[in-house]
Amino acid sequence: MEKLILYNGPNSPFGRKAKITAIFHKIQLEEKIIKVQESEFLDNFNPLRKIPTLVINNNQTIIDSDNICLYFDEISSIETLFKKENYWKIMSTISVANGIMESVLERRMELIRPSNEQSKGFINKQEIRTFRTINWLEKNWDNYEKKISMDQIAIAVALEYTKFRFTDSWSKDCQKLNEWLSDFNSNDFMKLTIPKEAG
Ligand SMILES: N[C@@H](CCC(=O)N[C@@H](CS)C(=O)NCC(=O)O)C(=O)O
Repeated sequence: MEKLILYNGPNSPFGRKAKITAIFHKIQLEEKIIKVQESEFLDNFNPLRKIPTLVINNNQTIIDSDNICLYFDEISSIETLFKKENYWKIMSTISVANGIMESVLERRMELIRPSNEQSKGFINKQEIRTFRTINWLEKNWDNYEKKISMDQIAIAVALEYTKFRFTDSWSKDCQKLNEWLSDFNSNDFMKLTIPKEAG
């Protein structure tokens, strides 16, 4: 059996997506929570020094959460999260959800810079993009069935990360999305991966 090490952080939304996919597919792995900025060793595996990074048998690396999720899906014998008949719709919706995570993360990174170096325009742009995209998801609501797919996981992680790092003010105007999210949060893989403030 392959030895899988998932380098992750305590509250990375991209890492949460990968972890949830591993839990869903019952994949055994060792998760190592690291401080990415201080983890020079990771450069040997991933020159971008980003989490999540998956290392297989200490020699092969899978970079980027979407590739890690696809890899877990491929090695699993459990039903796929990337159904062939909806494949491109699922992939595009994952990219939309990833965009929310990126905007919320970029906003946060800007806000923790010294205040004289922060750009209000940049922060504003990320906030507008986040709200516009969440509203788009509400408008293009898919009436998700019970069957879990990768786009649902990505949307749930993106919305929870928005609540964690920015705001839940969108929930009043996006009731379908919010109701669905409350329901989806009852899955064990959501409960087991709630983001934590870094210690
Ligand atoms: N597209 C990448 C994004 C990963 C990413 O941005 N990770 C952040 C943490 S949430 C990171 O490692 N940042 C470290 C840095 O930029 O120095 C993925 O999906 O895995």
